[in-house]
Amino acid sequence: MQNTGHITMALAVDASRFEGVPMAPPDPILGVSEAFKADTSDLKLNLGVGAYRTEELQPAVLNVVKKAEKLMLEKGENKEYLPIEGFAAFNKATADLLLGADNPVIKQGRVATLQSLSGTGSLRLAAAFIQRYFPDAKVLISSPTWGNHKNIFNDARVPWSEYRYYDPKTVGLDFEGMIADIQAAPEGSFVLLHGCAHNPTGIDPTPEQWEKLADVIEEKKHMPFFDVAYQGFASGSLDEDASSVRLFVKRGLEVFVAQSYSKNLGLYAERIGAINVICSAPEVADRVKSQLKRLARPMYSNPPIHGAKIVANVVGDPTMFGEWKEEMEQMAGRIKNVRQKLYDSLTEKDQSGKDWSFILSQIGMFSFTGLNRPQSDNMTDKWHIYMTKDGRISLAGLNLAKCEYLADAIIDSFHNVN
Ligand code: PLA
Repeated sequence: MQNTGHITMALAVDASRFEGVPMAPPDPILGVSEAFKADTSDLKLNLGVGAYRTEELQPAVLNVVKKAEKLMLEKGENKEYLPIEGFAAFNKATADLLLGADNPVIKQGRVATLQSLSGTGSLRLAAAFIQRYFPDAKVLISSPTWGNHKNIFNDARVPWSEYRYYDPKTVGLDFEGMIADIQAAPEGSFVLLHGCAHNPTGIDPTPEQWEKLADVIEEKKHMPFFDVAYQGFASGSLDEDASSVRLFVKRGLEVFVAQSYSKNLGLYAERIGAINVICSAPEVADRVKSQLKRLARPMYSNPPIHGAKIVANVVGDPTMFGEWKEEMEQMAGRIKNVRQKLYDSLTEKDQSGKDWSFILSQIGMFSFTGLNRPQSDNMTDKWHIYMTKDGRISLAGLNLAKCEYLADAIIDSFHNVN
């Protein structure tokens, strides 16, 4: 009897209906964390995913988050469904943080805000909206960009093309190329912009360049679409890091903005963020919001409550808000320290005369090292340093003690591997 059972099982497996399902490749960013876990070397260092670590290289929950969670537990709140649009106090807090609480567009009711599944989910919802209401439009994406942007628009069936951004010769912004490509795109395109701390390059336009970009975008009747995943994390100031978005809003333009609290509040796994659409009139914002809700309902119905309450509590309480800003400054400061130490180590150790100062001019969590794929492979295979294959390293995963080791690995990979 038992044998027969086995044979039946085996037959069932042989005849799988999934024969046509091939193995997917590992994700270029999150797959790096999986490979890191599997490495047994003591030397190993994970500079792949942009996740903040302490100086001891441990993940940490912000003190202000622990405080907010304690208060929430004490209140004994329930776990009823949120409305489709999310937690009202969060939606207000998040738009206030992004635009400034006294921004006229908020007072005028011109902002449609929906709590969504962190930055990624908010981008995906906006992509679904573009696909439905702007089926002929394409999205312009910086070259290079965050590895998941293309997947998001591909899966939403939104066509995209790239605009020039990074110039390997200057290791800086190809501003001329960027402007030319945005100018040449069909009128009414969506222009995806990183609000601050461009991922992966760490190179942002200057305030003057943002103005010029706004000129061209306005002239071409394009729609600015900001991805704000690092507000407060680039400069240490929430207001400064939102200045690009605010500049476009001040001009009276309609703007899309996806927000994430993964990094600045360390709420990675809570999946908390929002999509905001700044519209020309309150009545337009109402219609846009109604359609975003309509898209969200069959996708995930309504968003999770825990992270929304943390954000609303922290931002809504002046003491906790102050504590958050302090902790954020500390995180941004720690990253700046390792950035400086890495630069110092490279400059001291590398006798070739190569200029490493680009590391200091880059901003945010990442450094774009300029290492190519075989060189990045060498970093991992020989030195146990895990990073994405585009040459990006997350400085948030580095500490002062490991800077010299990292510098040795970079110098070896750069000079000894083609
Ligand atoms: N937008 C940009 C530019 C990002 O860098 C990231 C995260 C997100 C959106 C989405 O984050 P969220 O969904 O968690 O809010 N980028 C990380 C992680 C930090 C990742 O790839 O998912 C990165 O290592 O690039």
